[in-house]
Amino acid sequence: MELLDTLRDRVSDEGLKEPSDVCALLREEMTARLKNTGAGNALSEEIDTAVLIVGVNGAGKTTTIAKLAHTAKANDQKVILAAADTFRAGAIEQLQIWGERVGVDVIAHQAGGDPGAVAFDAMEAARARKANMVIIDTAGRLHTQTNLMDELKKVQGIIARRAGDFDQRVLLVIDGTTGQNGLIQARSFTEAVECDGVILTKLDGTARGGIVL
Ligand SMILES: Nc1nc2c(ncn2[C@@H]2O[C@H](COP(=O)(O)OP(=O)(O)O)[C@@H](O)[C@H]2O)c(=O)[nH]1
Ligand SMILES: [Mg+2]
Repeated sequence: MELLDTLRDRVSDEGLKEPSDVCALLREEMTARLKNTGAGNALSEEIDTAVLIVGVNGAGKTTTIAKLAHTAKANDQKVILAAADTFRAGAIEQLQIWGERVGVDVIAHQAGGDPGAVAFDAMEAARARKANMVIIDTAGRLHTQTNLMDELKKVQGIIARRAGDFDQRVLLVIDGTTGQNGLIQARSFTEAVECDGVILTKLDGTARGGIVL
């Protein structure tokens, strides 16, 4: 592994002998790798942004959206949420409840509706209401569900066409307890929609999560 090779080289170059020094070096190298991803720009305050949130069922997409909205609102951004998970029972209501709690508008259609149409309306609403951040929730899906992956591409295309001045981002949400399967998820979602960043959830209940590296 590239990380271990780098570590080995640095340990011998710098003549480190103490395990604690090696640990500190490992931490430094790991942090450096995480910093160079550019994912942090997703919540930029300077640029209007449309963020598409993708991932498998139960990864924590909707909960993460509430956290992102809360943070953005605390930074004086005007946020609109789009309930484009029209598939799972109760998903729209779940986002609406979070919208009420956080105090941001939620654009929603009926259950079973077209997610692309929700995304379209959310972009229109963002312009009309002068919002500077749109966060689009989506239904969970597996990489094996080709039709659902195609649907995701379609939603992304609609956002792209309606984006105007909005910068577009795709963030992949991965359950931190997932382990190595997270890699497969990252590969397949990136193939479909080019993810800009990864959010690892549920780190409060697990010591796993190294997959993010
Ligand atoms: N402990 C913990 N639970 C979480 C976290 N994020 C989400 N969950 C829980 O995971 C479950 C699925 O979350 P949800 O946001 O609905 O997932 P989605 O299907 O990807 O939208 C819910 O019970 C959440 O409360 C987290 O960071 N920590
Ligand atoms: Mg959800």
